[in-house]
Parts: sequence; structure tokens; C-alpha cells
Amino acid sequence: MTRTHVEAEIASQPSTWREAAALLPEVEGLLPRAGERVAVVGCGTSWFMAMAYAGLREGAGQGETDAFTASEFPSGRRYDRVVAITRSGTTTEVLRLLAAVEAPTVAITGVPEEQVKDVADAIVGLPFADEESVVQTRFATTTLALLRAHLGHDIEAVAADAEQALAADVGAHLDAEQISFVGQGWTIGLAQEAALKTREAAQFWAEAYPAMDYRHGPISIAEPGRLVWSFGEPPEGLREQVAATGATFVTDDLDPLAQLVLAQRVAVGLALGRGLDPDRPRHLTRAVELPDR
Ligand code: F1P
Repeated sequence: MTRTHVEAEIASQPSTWREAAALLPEVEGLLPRAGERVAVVGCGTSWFMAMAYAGLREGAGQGETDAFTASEFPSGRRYDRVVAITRSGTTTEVLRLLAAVEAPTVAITGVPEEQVKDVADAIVGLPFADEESVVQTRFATTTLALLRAHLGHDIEAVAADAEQALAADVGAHLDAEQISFVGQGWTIGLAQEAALKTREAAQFWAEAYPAMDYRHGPISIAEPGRLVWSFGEPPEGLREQVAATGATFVTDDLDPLAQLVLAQRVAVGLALGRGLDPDRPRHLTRAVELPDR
């Protein structure tokens, strides 16, 4: 029995990922082609999915791919295509960028009839992944599932791992006092997203770093009762170095996107444990819509 929208949305991810993969033949002509120089933009969670996709696409040899939060797009650079990720389709910085940029644009959104359709050249709608909760979970991961399917990943295997993540017991992590999430390559975006989720849903102290950079300072806060959580394979020696501090090192063999499902569950568990409503974090709205300037 789920008590909140976000719990139901987290649980639905294997199914929305499969639905996104099934949609691919219909929309792949709108997505970046091999060899194109691409910028991927978004805000908040959508930015972190942009980071993950950029790492995967460039790593797969599909072309240079940069990720920016929409407000920091370097307007002097030339791209063959700009991909915007926006659940709401109303985030001001994303709309402003799409209206201003010269390159062809495509927006992936949960609400295809929203304002974004007036400023993007093409729209990929994922209305089945839109959410009631202010906190984003499944729209973000479903977007990444679609983009991974486009890169040739086997989403069925990833969804099967997510089912394991949904069945796993995360209770041991709910006593943690602090979590530092780390990743390498594309999983740095996932680590950032996991930390954002726990901060916004649970007002919990969480940080995120490239795993190799964790030793360059952040390891100072490791101590018993705190977790260091690695997305994907950790760098050699990190597990042992963390263990020497007394902190708990967390990782497993699941696909990193399924590991994010575990982190989402921990974020919601921490929030509920603190008596907070993870659907409606304080000071947050579904989208940031700024006044005209
Ligand atoms: C971007 C976003 C969300 C976040 C928040 C404010 O929204 O940063 O990720 O949950 O409530 O806006 P969007 O452009 O993806 O709709």
C-alpha cells in the first residue's frame, strides 16, 4: 500500500520505462542523429538527466554532447541540435533558451500541449510519465530510458533490475545520518539526482561528487553512521578507503538507473521517517515560472 503519489510513481517506473522504449520507433526521427554536436538542457532533476544522457551519448561515440542547466547555456557555442528536458513544459529558463537558440531544438516533456510546444521545433511527449508529486522521479528516469533505448540499450534488462530495486529492503539505509553519492561518467548525473532527491524530499544532508574526486576533500566528512553510495562500479581502492573512515560503503550490481530507484526509495523513506510529505517539499513548486523581464 502506497501512501503518497511519489511512492506510486516510483513503483511504476519499470512499466513507464518499457512504455518509453516501445515509443521509440515513433519518435526516433526527432532525436539526435549519430555524429551531431548536441547540447542537452534542463533545470533541477531534468538537468541531471541531461548530464547522464550527455555522458552516455558521447561515451558511445555518437558525437560531442554537452549538458547545461538552461540558464547557463553558452550562447556563443554552435550545436547541431539542442535537446531540452522539461516535465512541466513551462520552466521559464528552458522556454527562454528554446526561443533564443538558433540550432534545431527538440523538447521531451510530460505535457506536450504546454507552452514548450510554441518554442521547440519538435516535441516528444511522455504524458504517461507525468507526475502528481512535485518531486520528480519517473518522468526523469523515463526520459533517460527513452534516450538510452535510442542509444541501443536493452531497457527490458534495466526494467527487470528496477523491479529488483523495488523489492529490495532499504531499511538499513534509513538510519543514516548523511549520504555522499558518487559516480563516474554518466552516473555522475545519477549521483547528483540522488542527492537532490534526498535533500528536497527529506531535508536530508546529501552530497554528490565524481567518484575519483571524492578523495580530494569530501572524504573528510566520512565517519561511522554516514554512507558513501556508489552508482556503478566504484574506482579501485575507494571501498577500502571509505571503510577505513568507519563510514558505510554502499553499492550493488544493478543497472545504475535501477540503483537510482533504490535511492529514490531511501529519500522517500527518510522523508516519511521525519514526518515530512515527500510529495510537497517546502518552498518548492512543480515548475519555476518567472515573471517576464
Ligand atoms: C524542473 C524542476 C523540477 C523540480 C522542481 C522545479 O522542472 O527543477 O525538476 O522537481 O519542482 O522544477 P521541469 O522543467 O522538468 O518541469
